[in-house]
Amino acid sequence: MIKFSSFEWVPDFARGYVKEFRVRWALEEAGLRYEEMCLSMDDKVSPAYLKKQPFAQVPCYEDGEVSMFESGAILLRIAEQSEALMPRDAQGRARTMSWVFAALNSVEPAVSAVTHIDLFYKDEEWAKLRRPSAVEFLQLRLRQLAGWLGDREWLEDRFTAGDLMMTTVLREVRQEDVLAQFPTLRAYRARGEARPAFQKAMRDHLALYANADAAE
Ligand SMILES: N[C@@H](CCC(=O)N[C@@H](CS)C(=O)NCC(=O)O)C(=O)O
Repeated sequence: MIKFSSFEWVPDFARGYVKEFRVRWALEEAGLRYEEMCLSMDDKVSPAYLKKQPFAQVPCYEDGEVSMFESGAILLRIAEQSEALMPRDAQGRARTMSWVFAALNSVEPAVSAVTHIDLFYKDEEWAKLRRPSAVEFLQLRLRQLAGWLGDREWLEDRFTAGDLMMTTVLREVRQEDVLAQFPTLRAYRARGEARPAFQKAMRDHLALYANADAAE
């Protein structure tokens, strides 16, 4: 049975954004059955968990054959098991992998630079100085991504794991005024969010914390 780790509780600002969600959504798209390993804040730093995830983060993943960590690597492992996430031909596989890495390496750092300032440091003097150039770089990356997307529905000729990862990265753009400058990206993100597998995964993800709140 496939298992992945999640947190039994996270603060409000993180709900809907925890990186285990990528794995949960991918498993729903693939139609694979799974179980969650729901961790407390103590569990995540336990020696047993650090053997599975050296950085005390979620998600980690195991499926009976492999034990692994990093949402991007896990997403590709799941995509290997389902054509719903990755075409079987060499070119389709290569393009899917390219977009998963592009989301993580070329777009997410630009998003995180601004989002970290806004969530954690917005009143710091250095953050006020840094923010305009961070926003400018984010706008460049979004402009480039919108340039590629054009009027396509997905990044390639069908939905792949690359779109799944890119949608989760675009969800981290919490500055709606910035995303509003790129209506085709906003519509692309909304298409990803409208998928039944996304909706099911999000309901289950948020239910974790609703249950934790109710138990308090
Ligand atoms: N690069 C990792 C990042 C995972 C990550 O940032 N996880 C966060 C939750 S969104 C976490 O577990 N944070 C707890 C911590 O760092 O102590 C991945 O994509 O899997």
